[in-house]
Amino acid sequence: MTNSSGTIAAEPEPIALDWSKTALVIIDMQRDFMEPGGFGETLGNDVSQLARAVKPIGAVLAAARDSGMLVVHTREGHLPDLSDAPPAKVERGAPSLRIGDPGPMGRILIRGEAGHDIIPELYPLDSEIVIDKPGKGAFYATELTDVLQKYGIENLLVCGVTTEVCVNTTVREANDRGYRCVVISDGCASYFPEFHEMGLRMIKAQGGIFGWVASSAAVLEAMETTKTLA
Ligand code: TIU
Repeated sequence: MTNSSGTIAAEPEPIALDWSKTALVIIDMQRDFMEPGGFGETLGNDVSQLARAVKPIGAVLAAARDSGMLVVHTREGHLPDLSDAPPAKVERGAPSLRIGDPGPMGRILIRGEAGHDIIPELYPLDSEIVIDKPGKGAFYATELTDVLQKYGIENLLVCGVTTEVCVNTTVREANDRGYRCVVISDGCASYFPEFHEMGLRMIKAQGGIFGWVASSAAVLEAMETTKTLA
């Protein structure tokens, strides 16, 4: 990893990032959201809507691994005794199964169960950081701030699911903490295509009120160009 920076063709404007101060953050690419029988489907969602994000994330993850960039994976989920799951979350709505109920991939949204794990295509390496979070945002009740400080991170490349829920919540939390966030547009997905679109527009509107948005191709090109120049 060099100290050089690369410029990403992002919206609302290009952004230059020092790669040595940049982390790739992959939000909640778990079987519970991506596969039938998990939390996402219990809420009534068509989980096939999320599959399109896997390949773009895989490409950026491979480039990040190649370049030595810090990689952080997050997982939404709760302790087996539900002590970190607010009743207001568990009791909400009329899902087919509730958080903690037994499902085809183990108990719904519970740490250690098969459904809680990250999908095989994007499985973390032992050297990568995995943050377990009880909420939608990756900063709430986690060690993420400490981890990013320890590695001197100032910028986040953010992708994962879902665009308007855990990705947006995390980007808003990060923005208030002073991080520059570049959201990878095709590396995010929603059960609702219109929410995906609007979720990205909300981030980049008003001069980038929460951050920047760029395609995986634009991120890869910036990383590749930096490598060539190095
Ligand atoms: N339901 C939904 O769209 N998302 C979540 O509950 N969590 C995440 O976004 N990870």
